[in-house]
Amino acid sequence: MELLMAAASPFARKVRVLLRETDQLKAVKEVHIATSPYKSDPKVQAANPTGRIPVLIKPDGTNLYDSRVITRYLDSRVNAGLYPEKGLWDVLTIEATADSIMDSAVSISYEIRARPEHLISSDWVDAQWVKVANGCKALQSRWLVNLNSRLNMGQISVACALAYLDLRHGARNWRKGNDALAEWFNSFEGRTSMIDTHVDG
Ligand SMILES: N[C@@H](CCC(=O)N[C@@H](CS)C(=O)NCC(=O)O)C(=O)O
Repeated sequence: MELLMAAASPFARKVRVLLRETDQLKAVKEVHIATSPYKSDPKVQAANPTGRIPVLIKPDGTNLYDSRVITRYLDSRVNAGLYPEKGLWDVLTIEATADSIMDSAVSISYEIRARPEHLISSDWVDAQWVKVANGCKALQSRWLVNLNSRLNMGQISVACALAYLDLRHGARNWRKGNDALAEWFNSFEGRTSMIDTHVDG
């Protein structure tokens, strides 16, 4: 199988961390792709009509896309238990919260980096950041117990979301007022799967 991905994509990183945590790197080749909302990569476009990564190319042609679909598939492929039956809805809600933070954070990045300067809307950027900040607050106030439990896909997703905030929006300092979440993240970041997929700048 092939995973179409970019190193900086937090959605792709969810899959890449899962591959390492569940020992599936031999079964999936990571293929680096350069794509943007203005110009989709043709290989991605052929596999995912909306042109987004990550995409998992399967030999039988039943390609999978959207990180949540891919992670669910790869988890079930080896019975890894990252979506445990007990507490499943909590794990899925945590993953959705992390994905939502990523949606807003990536949207800010596109606004700032991809759009012509005179079209950048600071109101839009600020509104998206409110969503990020509220998401982080909820993770800390509601989900810390789960984050500190047995490894699951919610935790991996949150770590990838927070790492992306550091990568692209470090100056906004999501850690302010979120000390406990920051402490959890500092420890999670030390996992080999996170170190192995870390990207600077
Ligand atoms: N919901 C999707 C989001 C994927 C996504 O937004 N990927 C970005 C990269 S971080 C992308 O491919 N952007 C290119 C585009 O929007 O055309 C998922 O979970 O996989």
